[in-house]
Amino acid sequence: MTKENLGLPVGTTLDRFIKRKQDDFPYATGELSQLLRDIALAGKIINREITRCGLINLAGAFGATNVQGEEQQKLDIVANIRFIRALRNGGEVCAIISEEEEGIIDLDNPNGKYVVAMDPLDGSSNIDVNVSIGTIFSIYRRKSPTGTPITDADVLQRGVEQVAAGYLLYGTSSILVYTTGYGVNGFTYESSMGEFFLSHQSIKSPEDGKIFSVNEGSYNSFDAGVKEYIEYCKASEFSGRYIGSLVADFHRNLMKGGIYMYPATASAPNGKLRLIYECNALAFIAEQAGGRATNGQQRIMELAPGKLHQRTPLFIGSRKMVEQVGAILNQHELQRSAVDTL
Ligand code: P6P
Repeated sequence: MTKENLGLPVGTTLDRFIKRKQDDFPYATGELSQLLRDIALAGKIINREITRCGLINLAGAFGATNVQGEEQQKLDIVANIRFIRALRNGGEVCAIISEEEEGIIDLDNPNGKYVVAMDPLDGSSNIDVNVSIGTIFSIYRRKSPTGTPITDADVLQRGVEQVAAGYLLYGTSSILVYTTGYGVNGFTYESSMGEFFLSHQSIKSPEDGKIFSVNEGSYNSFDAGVKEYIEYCKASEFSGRYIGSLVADFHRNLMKGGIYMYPATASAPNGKLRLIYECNALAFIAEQAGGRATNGQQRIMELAPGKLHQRTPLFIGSRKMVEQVGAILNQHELQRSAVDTL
């Protein structure tokens, strides 16, 4: 540390960064900027509650299950409420899709231009054991005219229609990472100032990697091609890293290079992760950072959702790794087709 760099500027706050980026778009009207700020505000509130949950009786199970049949943690409920309230008060959103709610959440704001799809708190089963957890969000422009009722077309949009997407990772430090389609930037939360500061500018993910993330407890029910790729990773002495918290696994692989896989399994024949509010958001980030995201064969962001909580297999991370497992899966598919025609 020299005398010169002691005088470094405090840094670029999220607000200043959003404003600068908005100025790059002369026709931007500021609603999306405001919506991003609303998400950041909810993230600050959730971060505070996560860091103290053991002290304010917010740890542990809520005692109910969500539409997915998954046991809800108290913080799942709190995070869901906080984000819905922040988006409702912000006034830019007409409807929300949430992992924690079965149907469309109509904010009774017909002039809201945007729809938000979110997993308010992913990996929440890790809360009680102090493992990093995260929020995942996607932002779409509504399809139907403002002033009219919400339609399925507003909420069942392909990932390529996203106008923005990102995640908050509540970990050793809490960060917000997002894209609006012009690169990926990360902001670290400084709680003593209540601000997110730019800390990871123009994130580019390594095009290859040596980390593979998959729950090998389901190995026996994986497709033969997935097993072949996992064996390749082991033979190559890659590192197996699986935290059981998608946002944490994804972020590590984004920064260091690697692949996260949640294939179809016996208990999850369509995969476990949800297309609209988990996979599409992370796929947008991955692609904007130079990575890839597929369901094994197809680009995640081109999959047409038929249901709000539709699941999909997910292979996401460094471009070469995702392409390699895709080529192996495709080869196995061709072999099956050849046998079927005998
Ligand atoms: P499994 C958490 O429930 C989650 O949705 C992701 O965060 C995580 O990667 C995955 O499920 C873990 O699932 O079946 O390996 O425990």
